[in-house]
Amino acid sequence: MFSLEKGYFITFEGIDGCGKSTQANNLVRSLKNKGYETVFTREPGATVIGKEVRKLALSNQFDPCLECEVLLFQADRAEHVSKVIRPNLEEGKIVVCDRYFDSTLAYQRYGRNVNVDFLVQAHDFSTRSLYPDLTFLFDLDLEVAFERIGDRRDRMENEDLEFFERVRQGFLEIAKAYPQRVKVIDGSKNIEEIFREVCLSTYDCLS
Ligand code: Z5A
Repeated sequence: MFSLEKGYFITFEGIDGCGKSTQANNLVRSLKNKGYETVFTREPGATVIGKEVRKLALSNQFDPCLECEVLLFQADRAEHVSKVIRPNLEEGKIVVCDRYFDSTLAYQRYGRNVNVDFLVQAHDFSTRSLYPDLTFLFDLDLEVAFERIGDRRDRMENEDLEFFERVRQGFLEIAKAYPQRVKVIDGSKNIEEIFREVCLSTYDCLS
């Protein structure tokens, strides 16, 4: 049940090109139209420091080592939670975030094989253990996702198919582990059909 004192934290997750940003934006518009105070944000890159981190983590210009990549995403999240997410939740708002900790688990744990206990500890340190209330996971065939992205590829998007297959399966494992929080959406359906599903689940949780 949505409490005005606590706010409500919704995240959108999935592989690149899965359609999550489109749906997150549409949901934010719908929530605002219905009178909910709602903030849209994303990772990485939603704060002044985060914008710099985003360049370092994703630009093809740099090639951070694995440990550096992990810590860059954590630094972005620490600043993001401290300056954007937590203050807005504390004001009782709905925060809709495009990517959060499940992306770390899917890309760095399942994709890059980083130790999960370390990732959870780093997340808890960075965020004082802030986890979403509701998560939408958009599942989509890799070929369809790549077709949607086209030729514009950042550093992460240049990884090979096996990497993205591990990431996709990782997201599905997370959904299996947290069925109450994570709603899996078939990303191959059309935009309107998916939006109806997203709205149904969201307004059900808020009521
Ligand atoms: N990363 C990480 O490794 N660890 C972390 O902890 C975090 C992130 C937080 C961020 O990428 C990268 O950082 C990401 C993971 C890593 N990289 N990889 N690889 P980003 O922020 O640059 O972008 P993104 O989040 O991966 O994707 P995106 O550009 O926001 O796209 P999207 O959300 O997946 O999809 P979209 O923009 O909504 O749609 C893509 C296109 O498909 C667009 O033209 C739409 O009009 C179209 N579309 C959308 N829905 C549909 C449907 N249903 N049918 C047909 N066409 C559609």
